[in-house]
Amino acid sequence: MKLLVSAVALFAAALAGPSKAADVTTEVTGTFNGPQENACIHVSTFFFLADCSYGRINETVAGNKLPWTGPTVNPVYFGPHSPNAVPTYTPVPGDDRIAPSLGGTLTIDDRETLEPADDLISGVLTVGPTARSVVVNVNELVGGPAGAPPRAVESWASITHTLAPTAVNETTANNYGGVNYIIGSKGFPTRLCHKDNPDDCFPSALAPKTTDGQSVKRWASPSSAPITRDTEMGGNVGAQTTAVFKGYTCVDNRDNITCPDHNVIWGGSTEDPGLDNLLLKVSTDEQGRVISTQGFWTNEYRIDAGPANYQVADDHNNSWQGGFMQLTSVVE
Ligand SMILES: [Ca+2]
Ligand SMILES: [Ca+2]
Ligand SMILES: [Ca+2]
Repeated sequence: MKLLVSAVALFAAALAGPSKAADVTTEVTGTFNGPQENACIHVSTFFFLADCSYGRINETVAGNKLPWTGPTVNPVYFGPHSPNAVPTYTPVPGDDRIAPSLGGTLTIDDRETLEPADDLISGVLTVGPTARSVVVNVNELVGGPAGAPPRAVESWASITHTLAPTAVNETTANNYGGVNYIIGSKGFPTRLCHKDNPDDCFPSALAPKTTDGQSVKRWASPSSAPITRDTEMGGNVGAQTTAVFKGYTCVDNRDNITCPDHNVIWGGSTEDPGLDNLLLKVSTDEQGRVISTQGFWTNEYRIDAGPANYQVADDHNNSWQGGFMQLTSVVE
């Protein structure tokens, strides 16, 4: 009888299978982002009367209807040794910009239950050597030398992001016998693409400029969900990472008054390299191994400018820069 019970228990364990395996860690590789970020800054709202949000969150501000123009261009990535990784160079679409690499591990903790809803996702992901060239407009800065915008270039040997074990918001069974996990309180956004070129998607080199205001409409339609975390910018709460640089440098074309403490520079006391919001879609196989991952990420900040009736609540952010990461499992 005892033998029979053992056999039944073994059979039950076999049925439960490898999905009841506690932590499953997968090595992954891909890109942190396309060759540029896109952004939406508060100045668009009060000065250019355009809604540059990802998910159409500012239809009306202070009684003004704002047409949706979608996210705009700004930060661009170069190889750290590119001749264009200098603040005197103004990036143009088609230059030698690169998509920064991303690699590391993602771990699914099934909490020793078969139900995927209680699973936790964690990871350690490293962004490869990159230079990030970004316009650093602030009120006090009227422009860079010879009328060029103030610009900073920060570069690094690596940024290592740590994603602490994070609960998921949605789980669905997928065609691989595994699970599609979503982290994002308002769902995983659809990806914006251009109305005249469905293959040119967020974050795009040909997104409008902030100064285009209402006149340039390139994106097909707003996303199904915001990508930003702050409740004044849609409140789609995702994961966050903590991050550390190795080999960090920052130079600007304004005698280092914006490096490294400006609000769009990641190496100082104002904004850290950790991702303020990370909306994830992680697909696993029947063993719980990660097959592929997509992630919308932002760093969010506040610009204090504009009329009183165009302001968000105190201590909230009104601007963001961000992008889209893509990872697949490393094939051994
Ligand atoms: Ca579970
Ligand atoms: Ca940050
Ligand atoms: Ca921030």
